[in-house]
Amino acid sequence: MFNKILIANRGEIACRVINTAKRLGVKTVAVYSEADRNSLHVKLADEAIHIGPAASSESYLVIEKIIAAALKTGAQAIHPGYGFLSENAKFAQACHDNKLVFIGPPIPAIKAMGSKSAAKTIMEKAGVPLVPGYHGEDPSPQILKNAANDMGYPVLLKAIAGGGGKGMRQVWSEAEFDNELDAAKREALSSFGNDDMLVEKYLTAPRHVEFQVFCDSHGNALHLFERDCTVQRRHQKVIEEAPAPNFSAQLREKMGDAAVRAAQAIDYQGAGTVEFLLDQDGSFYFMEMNTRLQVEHPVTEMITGQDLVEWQLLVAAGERLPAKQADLKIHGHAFEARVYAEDPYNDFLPTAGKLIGLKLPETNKTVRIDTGVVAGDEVSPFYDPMISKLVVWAETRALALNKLVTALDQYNISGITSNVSFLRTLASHTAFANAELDTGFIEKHADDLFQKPTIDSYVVLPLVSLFLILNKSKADTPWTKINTWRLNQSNTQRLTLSIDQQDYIAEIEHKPSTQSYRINVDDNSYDVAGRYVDGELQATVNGHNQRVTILKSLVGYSLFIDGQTIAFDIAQRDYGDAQDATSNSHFNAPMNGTVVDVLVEAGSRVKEGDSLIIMEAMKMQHAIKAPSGGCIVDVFYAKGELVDGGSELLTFTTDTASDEKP
Ligand code: MV4
Repeated sequence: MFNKILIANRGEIACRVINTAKRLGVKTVAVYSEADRNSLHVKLADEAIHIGPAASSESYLVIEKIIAAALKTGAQAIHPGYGFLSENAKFAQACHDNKLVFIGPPIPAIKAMGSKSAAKTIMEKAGVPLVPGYHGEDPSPQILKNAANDMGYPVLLKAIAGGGGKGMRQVWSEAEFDNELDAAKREALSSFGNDDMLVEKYLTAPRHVEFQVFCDSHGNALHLFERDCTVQRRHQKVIEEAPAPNFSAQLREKMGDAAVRAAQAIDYQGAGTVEFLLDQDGSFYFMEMNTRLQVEHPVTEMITGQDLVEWQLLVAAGERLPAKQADLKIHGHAFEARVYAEDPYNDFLPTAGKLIGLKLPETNKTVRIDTGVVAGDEVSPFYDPMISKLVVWAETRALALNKLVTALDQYNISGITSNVSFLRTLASHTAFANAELDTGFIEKHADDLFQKPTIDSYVVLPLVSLFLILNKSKADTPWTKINTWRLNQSNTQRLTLSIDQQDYIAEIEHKPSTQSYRINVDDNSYDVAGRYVDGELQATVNGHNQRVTILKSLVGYSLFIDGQTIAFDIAQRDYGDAQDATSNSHFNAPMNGTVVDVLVEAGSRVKEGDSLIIMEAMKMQHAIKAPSGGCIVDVFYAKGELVDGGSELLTFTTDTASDEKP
């Protein structure tokens, strides 16, 4: 075994590899870009080498810098993780040339799987089933069209150099063929610099089932069963599971054999994944082989009890596979959900930014979280915006799915938008529970999946009100400055809350004798009591004891309930020192952002609750509102201007305070 390895990656996978290395007593060297100076993978490693600016093209993708770091630190081997240089034959060659072990397959195996058409030819020879089609020597338009006409429509055009669905086009009739081929070629040329195409019979509703294979340098080869990765959007996997549901032992044996034959056909070594399309009728076809450890490898680890990174290190060090095929058994069922900094309700736009609050589910043997970030870190726009992987295990699929939903509910992320509520909706969908899976799953159920969960104000309002009441009494928080509280009558106060940009007025009556409050809001009445400890609100609402997490967010707070994240705050919070109601008030920007609109000017008269200025930050709009009737004295910003958080936006004179006191 090696005594020191370098990990040529970042984020969760770098941490994942370091953890196994540590357990095996192997020292680790991290590499990091400028953006990752304080990242978790750097802290976990024994040593770390700075390799350049944030852009991966100038750091994690620069072969010479990685090799130099390994040579400088005396690492004997390099683990490439996934992405970056993991399937780069030039990098594997550079390792070899510098007497460093590349923890991955032999160079010819990487090259063989780099071309779709070459891969198909090899697999065909090895007796691995292929989708009917043409992937031969002559990719001329006429040959492709003849092949399409012969096998019948629909067909799928794929770029030979392709991947990730780029340069892929469905053709439903001969009449469309020429146009679609031209379009596919243009896309392929601009994406890969190569416009050679192949044509296949188009399977309209297949599943994506892939096999984890492993081979050593002593001629041993086996598989560690399959993963179903059918649920994808734009060729990005969303939830993966193992074993595949509705999958017979017989089919497993047939596909497993084919996967091992595929690996042997290219003299494979190390960890690999053979991807298949599985058609409705049970026929399966080789799609491609990934010559790396995959993102979703933990579901395989959960059902086999093996550590695949340990296997990789053993094989790379020249040792034998630690198990035989017959030793391996499937135990239970596992799911992985990929938690991303992205907005599912806005076309999955990445939402890089600061993870202000990050509270994760409690982990144990059956709930595993692989992550490379902690609260306070930035999700950098330079890299894949993954926050973490959530992996759960249970005896059966139904129990594991339950556990997945429960764990997703315990995921509390504030500061940036994540896909957690989308994952939760998906994992709770009946069709998913029934494993009615095909590659069109998300599109087919889009109406259900992209419906933003609505807030149940009956549940949320008393919790939010209670939290704000409890917070107000803490002397050294910003709350001391807030004057939304008015004394209407003895013991009763009024508070305007803003929940997901909607305002509610709560009337709160304190009942000192019972340490409780009576809250009237939105035509409902609640008796509430409770406390807020370590980010958790422990509340009793009309006799119902509840615990919910509330974390500070970029602006205001986030409440986590039933898998939803609800943004709330005291409305009109940022008018500073307006304690003396007759003096000028100063309104400060609650965050860095842009002024989207200015609705008033010097001299404007306003009523309580009127919007004065609209700001936008992190794609969210925030209205700065008048705390009471009054007059605008001065406005310091114009529409379109950038504002630093804390800057004064305008000054305001409140009308007489006479209505404030009885
Ligand atoms: C296909 C197919 C149907 N028929 N090939 C998508 C990415 C690329 N690796 C291959 N892909 C597909 N190839 C034939 N002949 C459907 C897909 C496909 C798909 C495959 C797996 C998982 C999700 C998918 C989503 C859309 C299309």
